[in-house]
Amino acid sequence: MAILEEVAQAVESGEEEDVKKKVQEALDEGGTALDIIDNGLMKGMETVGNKFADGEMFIPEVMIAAQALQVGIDIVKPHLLEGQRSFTGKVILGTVAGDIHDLGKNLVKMMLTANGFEVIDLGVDVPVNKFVDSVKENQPDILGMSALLTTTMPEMGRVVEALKENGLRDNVRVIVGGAPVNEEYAEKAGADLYAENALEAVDLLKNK
Ligand code: B12
Repeated sequence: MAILEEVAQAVESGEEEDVKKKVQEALDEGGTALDIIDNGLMKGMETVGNKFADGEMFIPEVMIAAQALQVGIDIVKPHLLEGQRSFTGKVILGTVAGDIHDLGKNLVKMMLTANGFEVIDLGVDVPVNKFVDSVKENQPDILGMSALLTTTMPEMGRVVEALKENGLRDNVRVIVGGAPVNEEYAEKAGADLYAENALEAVDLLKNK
């Protein structure tokens, strides 16, 4: 769908009004929420990530693009929530300490909510003890952690260790994700599951 390329382009240039218009057009043309996210909005952010890495884009532009992505996601969100709902578990979600990236975490939250999970979002820059206290207090089925920086990834392992020290590790399944995280790292950190994206996270948590 050509319109999805235009959605991606609008995110890349950070034009919120354009994003709104193009996302609406994509919906009007019959695009599904998932398709618009995956092949439009996220594609745009991917290009931004590459340009940032290559020194062609800088932090302020990345922030503007991130804001535009969020605007797009907010528009498709209600369409995602039209799906069937069945309560499938309680999830605590947060971005680890030292890390303020939250677009990915928010997408995971949105997909899980759309699929009937109850999500408690601890936000960003969440210290180890806050994760632990929240698990103690809320007794979730699942704890999800996001990290986008190689420097903050080790926090995941620290949280798992702290859960063990507090006798909570066996009560909760731990799933981790974020661009630098992979299956191998997840295992090293002592997590139970790793998902590459929000859709896969839902699939794993529902079926594994
Ligand atoms: C947007 C962005 C920012 C924004 C964040 C805005 C926000 N509200 O989140 C801003 C501008 C603030 C920012 C700041 C910084 N950033 Co930045 N940022 C990015 C960028 C371009 C895109 C990330 C993103 O949002 N992608 C879109 C989302 C939807 O994708 P995602 O996060 O990967 O999430 C998906 C999956 O990973 C997965 N997932 C994510 N979380 C979870 C959790 C669970 C439980 C599961 C199952 C799955 C899952 O599912 C998601 C959806 O499918 C990346 C580039 C990249 N390639 O990732 C750099 C990047 C992550 N940033 C980077 C850096 C260096 C920084 C800064 C240190 C820059 C600086 N010098 O200040 C700061 C750090 C601030 C901090 N302390 O956290 C580097 C990290 C390098 C590294 N190896 O550590 C990257 C890789 C860019 C680069 N190539 O250099 N950044």
